[in-house]
Amino acid sequence: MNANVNGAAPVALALALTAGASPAQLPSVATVHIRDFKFDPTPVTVHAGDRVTFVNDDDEAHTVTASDKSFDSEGLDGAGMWQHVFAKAGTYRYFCELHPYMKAIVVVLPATGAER
Ligand SMILES: [Cu+2]
Repeated sequence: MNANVNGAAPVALALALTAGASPAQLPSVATVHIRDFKFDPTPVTVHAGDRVTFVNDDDEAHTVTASDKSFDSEGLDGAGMWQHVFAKAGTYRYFCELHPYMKAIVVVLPATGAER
């Protein structure tokens, strides 16, 4: 019957949200705010495989763009949100393409499984 659909409903809802203008926020280990033309905090240290959320608190548009172009949020409007999974360990320098003096760093350590 159609009555017992509770198990499937959350998945359908999540997919619908992902397709919308305001993407669903997935769990992340760190959030970087873009505020007053600065990335805060920086540097941020995470582990390989971790997802980082970037939130634009300014009214001005900004981007989160890797210096080596390995990732790029493209334009983030005010209140815009973008997430990126850092799959590999390394030091990632990034900046805002619209305001290139806005620079910050994400340090990605090897996956936690290696430490514990
Ligand atoms: Cu900017």
